[in-house]
Amino acid sequence: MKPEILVLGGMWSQELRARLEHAFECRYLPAIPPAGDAVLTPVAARIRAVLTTGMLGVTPELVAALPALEIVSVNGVGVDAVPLALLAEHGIHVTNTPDVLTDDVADLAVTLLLSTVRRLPMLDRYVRAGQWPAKAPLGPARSLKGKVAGIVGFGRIGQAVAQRLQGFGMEIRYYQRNPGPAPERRSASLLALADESDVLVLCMPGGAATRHIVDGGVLDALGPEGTLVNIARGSVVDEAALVAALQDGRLGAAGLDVFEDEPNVPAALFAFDNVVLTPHVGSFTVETRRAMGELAVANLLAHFNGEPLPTPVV
Ligand code: 8YV
Repeated sequence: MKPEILVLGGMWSQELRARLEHAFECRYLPAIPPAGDAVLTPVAARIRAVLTTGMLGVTPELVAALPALEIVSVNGVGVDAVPLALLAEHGIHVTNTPDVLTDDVADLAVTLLLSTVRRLPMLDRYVRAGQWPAKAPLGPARSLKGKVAGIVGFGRIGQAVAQRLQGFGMEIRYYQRNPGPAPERRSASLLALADESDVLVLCMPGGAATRHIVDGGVLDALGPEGTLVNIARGSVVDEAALVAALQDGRLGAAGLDVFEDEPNVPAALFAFDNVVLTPHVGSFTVETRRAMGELAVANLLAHFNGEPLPTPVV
C-alpha cells in the first residue's frame, strides 16, 4: 500500500504530481486547512508525510491533527514557517531544498539592486509615456562601482550575492552572528554594517530571531543615499519604519521581493519611483522550481525507502 501524504499549496506541476502519485496516495489542499476540514478529517489519521511550500510550512494545529506524521518536506530553503522544535519533540523529520535555488535567488538580488539604483521601472515608464520626445526632466542615476555592499546573512545565498557584486567592482562587507569565510570583512554589528555600506542586501533566515532587526535605526544608518534590497523574508524588516524612512527621504531607495504580510504589500510603497517591487520570485524559474520539486520529492522517497535523507534540516 502506498503511504498517504498531504500536499499543500497550488504550485505543483503536472510532472511533479505524476511522480508523487506514482509513489504516494496524495491528498491535495491549496492551503493549511481549518480544523475539521472535510477533505482532511476522514484521512488525517493515515497521513504520514506533508509536502509543503516555504511560505505555508505547517502549523502546530495541523501537526496535532496528524498523529501518524513522520516527515515534513519543505519545497524551499527557508523553514521559518515550520515549528522545528515541536517537530523535533515528536521525532518528525524536516527537510528543505537548499543549494538548488542559490544562484537564481542571488541573481534576483542583483537584478533588484541594479533595477533600483539604475531606476529601470521608472525609465521604462518614462519611455512608454512618451516623456523622452517630450524632453521631460530626467536626472542621472548612481553607479555601483567602488561602493560598499553590506550583506546581512553570509550563508550560501549571501556569498553568491557577494561573488556577483564583486564582479560589479563593489567592496563586500557582511554581518552575521558567527564569522563567515575569510577574507570578506565582517562588521561589528548590523548597525555598523548599515553605517559602512551604500547598499544593504538582506539574505538572512526569517523567524523570531531576526524579526524586525532591520528597524528605523538601521535604515537611518544606511541613510538618504543608501539602498536596501530584501530577498530574505518580509519579517526581517520593520515595514512601517521602512515606509516612514522612504517618505521622509531618510532612506535612498529599496528593492523588495518579500513583505511582512504576503501577498499584501503596503500601498504606500506604490507611490515611490525609488522603490522596485517583485512578488516573492527569487526561486521562481522553470529550472529552479523543477530542481526544488525533485529534491522535495527525493527527500520523501528516501524516507519511505529507509535511506538517508538528502537534505535534512539540522
Ligand atoms: C519560495 C523561498 O518562494 O526557498 C525559500 O525559502 O522563499 C522561495 O524559494 C518558497 O519557498 C516556495 O515554496
